[in-house]
Order: sequence, then structure tokens, then C-alpha cells
Amino acid sequence: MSEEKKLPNPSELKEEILAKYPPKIARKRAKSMVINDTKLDQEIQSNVRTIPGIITQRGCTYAGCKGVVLGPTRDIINLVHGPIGCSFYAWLTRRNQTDPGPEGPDGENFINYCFSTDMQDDNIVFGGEKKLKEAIQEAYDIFKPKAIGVFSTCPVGLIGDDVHAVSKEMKEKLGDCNVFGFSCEGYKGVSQSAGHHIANNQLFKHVVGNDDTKPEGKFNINLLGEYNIGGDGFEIDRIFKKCGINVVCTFSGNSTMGAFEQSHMADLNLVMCHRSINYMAEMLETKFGIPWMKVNFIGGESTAKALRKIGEYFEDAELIARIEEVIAEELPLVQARAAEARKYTAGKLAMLFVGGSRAHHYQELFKELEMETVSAGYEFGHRDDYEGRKVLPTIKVDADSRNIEELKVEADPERFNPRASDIKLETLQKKGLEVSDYKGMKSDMADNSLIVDDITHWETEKLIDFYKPDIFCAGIKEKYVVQKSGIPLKQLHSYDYGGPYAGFNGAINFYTDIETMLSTTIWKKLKAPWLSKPSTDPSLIAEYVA
Ligand code: CFM
Repeated sequence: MSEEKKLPNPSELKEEILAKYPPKIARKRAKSMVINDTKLDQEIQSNVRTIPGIITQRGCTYAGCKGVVLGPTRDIINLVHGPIGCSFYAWLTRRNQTDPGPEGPDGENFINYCFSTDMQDDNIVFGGEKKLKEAIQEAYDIFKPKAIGVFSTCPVGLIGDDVHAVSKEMKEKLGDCNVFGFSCEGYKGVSQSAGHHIANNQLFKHVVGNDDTKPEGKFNINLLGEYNIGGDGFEIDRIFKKCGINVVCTFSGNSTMGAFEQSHMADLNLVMCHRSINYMAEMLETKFGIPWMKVNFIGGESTAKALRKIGEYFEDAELIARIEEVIAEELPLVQARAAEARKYTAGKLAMLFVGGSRAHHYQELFKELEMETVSAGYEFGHRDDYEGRKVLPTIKVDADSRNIEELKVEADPERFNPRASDIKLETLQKKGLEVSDYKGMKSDMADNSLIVDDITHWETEKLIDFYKPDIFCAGIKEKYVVQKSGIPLKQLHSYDYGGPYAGFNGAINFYTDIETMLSTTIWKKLKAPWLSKPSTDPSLIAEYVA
């Protein structure tokens, strides 16, 4: 970002923010707020426990497992073992879309259902395993699904119900239904990130590798960490199809159990969201010999770059030519739309505080709009998502991370088949193709930009005051508070009601939506309700209770 003007140094802002905290909390938060200097290796504290009461954006482990990774798979029954609230609040809120499948609208699509054991007091006191067995049987009898996943909520871990033993017993009893459980209690990790890992492990143990049928395409890939939010996956699939690239399995947007079972037959894994699915990429490489590359389909240029990486990997002249044709056909339209939108967006400031990958990926779209990202951070990313995988050996394992099972994976004695030689992978890596690597967000951000992990509500307010950004990107929990400060908020989890934003057509949609949001002055006319009351109003006064 060297051509851009230098951002203001936020050192004083950081001091001011920290001054308000009790000393111990200030010391902890200081390590998660880093003023970026791209010349330095700076450590960004992340994946540590949230401080109670700071108003985090984070979710729980159950959300990361049940909702994020398994949620988008249409033909598995996701049965939640727990009180009904855990199901209700995870019911169809993520805007992950799916095809109806070959059987049409009445086929196997359970996404819009909400399955729960609805635990009651007596289940907590006397145990809930019997109820769980009955629920599995009932779901099977009604729907005859290929698979049932059982998801543990907090009380299940507390009372000690063994979801794995119950699942095993029911799998044997039912015979033609793959039943498996997840120890993804909400408290199991410091955020939803732990749930991703648990989901990866169980899918790898119970599903991946169950079907050795050779895929039909010539260039067979898996797309990892793409969840078809707002139809993103549909747009990426459209582009792949046009290029002649066959997607064996997407983890897990628009996915099916059959696709997971066959995914080890692909020849390349493309990793989109590194945070949620890097475990699967590594395990598929170790056990079956499939290399992985980091890609980003957010942004017109990034999409072209990702496609070219695939061409280079397969080293096929026809594929490379076809990819160039597709780019030549689609990218100019994207660029033309960006040029139009830039009349309204150039020089404007953006802030992004989302999840574990979008705060990085979406900076590409803002660059294409000539907007500056002044501050960004993840809710639950790890140090490698900020600083790159080079820091992996230096990440300390603490009591929380030790809580999550690390699978011992070895090369499959019969099915391990290295798809590319080490020499080829090394050459590709040297060309900058990010083979088995992710460089993280930090190196792509401007000097003096402020990186904040697991941002707090107080920090959000202070950052808004200081930078006066033109757009703030986060989620529904943040949306209305930020908008009451006069700043438009774009939801980068659900895309509000919009999308897709991935691929070529997605970029066009995004430019248009941001152009629209920045072209109105309505937000500046808003006056927050608390500003129209005298500051002595008792309803506005709060104090810390020591
Ligand atoms: Fe990956 Fe995601 Fe994200 Fe994520 Fe998420 Fe999401 Fe997200 Mo919300 S898997 S880390 S746990 S890209 S649900 S589709 S938008 S926080 S940035």
C-alpha cells in the first residue's frame, strides 16, 4: 500500500483507550492492539479468553461447530442435544444457501428444520442419554437421513452425557445411517474457533474417505472454507464450471455427505477461510497427499489471481488458456463498475471487525474501491491469521487450546498418493502461490493502521470517534449502535440482505452496495437518543462496581 498517504499514528488513541481499564485488563488488552509496522514482526495476542463484561463480538464453540461448519450441509440431520434455546438461536440465521439437490425441492434438504432434544430439568438431573437415543430414532423414522450429527451444548458436558457412545450405539442399531457426535459444548474453547476444529476432526474421522469413487472431472478440486453465505458459493461454482474446473466437495457451502465422503479423491485443496478449515487441509494432505493453496475469491483481481493459481498448479495449457478467456470476458465489467463506484468511494475510510477471515479478505474489495482500511481485526482469529503461518511453531499451547483434540493423522497405507512432487510444490511456492501457507492479514495492511483482536465495545466507540470512518463492517450485534453514531454499518457476516459478494459478479454487487451506502447523508442526520438527554439523566449514568 506504499502509494497511499500515511495514516495518522494512533498511539495516543491506544493510550487513551487503555487508561480507562483497570491496570490488569489494560495490560492484557494492550497486547491485542497493535499499531501496524509492516517492517516489524509484531506479535498480536489472539485466541485467548475474552475479559468478562467487555462486550465481545464473539460466539461460542457450539456455534462454530454446529452452525458454521456443519450448518450448510443439506442432507445431514443436525440434532442438538440441549435446551431449546441453543437450537432456536442457531436456526437459519446465517444466510447459508443450498441447492435443493437432484431430488428437487422435496428431496433431502434438512437445513430449514430445527432438531433438538429439548432437555428439561429432569434430563439435567437424571441424565439425557435416553432422550437422545429416542430423538435419534424419531428423526431417523421420520426422515430416513444418510447421517445424523449430534451436537453437545454446555449442560451435556456438565452432566456427562456421552454423545459419542450413544451415537455409536445408534449407528449400529440403525445400520444405514452414519451417526456421530461432537463434544462442542459452548464453553469448550475461548470462541467459535474451537468449534471449527472439533467439527473438522469429527468430519475427518467419520465421513471423509468413505467413498473411493473417482470423480469425473479432469481438474478435480475441493474448495475449503467457503460457506455459501448469500450465494457466494454459487457464484464461485459458476466461474469454476465456466473454466472447466470440477468441484468434488466444498467444505461446506452447498455440500452433501456424499461430497465429504469423496473429497479425498480430489487433486488440489483450495483454502478460502483459513481459520475455520486449515485443519482439514492439513489432514487431507498428510493422509492422502493432496496439497493445499490459499486463495481468496473476494475481489475481482483476487478472483482472477485465484483462478490463475489453479491453472499454474495443474500445468495444463488448455486450462490456462480457458481461465484467461474467462478472466478476459468477466474482469473488464468488474473493473468498469469499480471505476464508476470510485467516484463516490475513493479516499473514504473503512473499518472491519469480523470473524476470522473476512476482516482480511474484504480489504481487497475496499482497495479496488480506493478506500483505506484504517483499522481491522478478527473476533476469534489466531496469531497465524494475523502474522502468517510462519509463527505457528512459536504459538504457546495453553490450557484452553489443549482442551481441543489434535488428531494423530498418518499417511493412509493404501490411499496416500502425493498429487504433486515436492520439487513442483517448492517451485510454485517460490512463484508466490502460497502452497501450504497463509501470510495473514498484517502484511497486507498499511503502516500505522490499528489492528485490534476481539475488539471491545469501549474500543469500538473510541475508534469511531478518532477515525470517523465512512463505513464500519461488523455484524448484527454491532449494527445499530454504530449507526446511531452516524456511521453506516455493512454486515459482513450475513451481508445484510445482499450478496453474493464473492467472484466477479459478487464484486460488482459489493461495489454497488457500498457506493449506495456512501452516497447518502442520512446517517449524519441521526442523533443518538442518549445525546438528546442531559448527561445528568440517571438512566445514562453507570458506574463500575468493584
Ligand atoms: Fe471463516 Fe466464515 Fe469467517 Fe468463520 Fe463466522 Fe461467517 Fe465470519 Mo460470521 S467460517 S471465519 S465463524 S469466513 S459465520 S462464513 S461471517 S464470523 S469472518
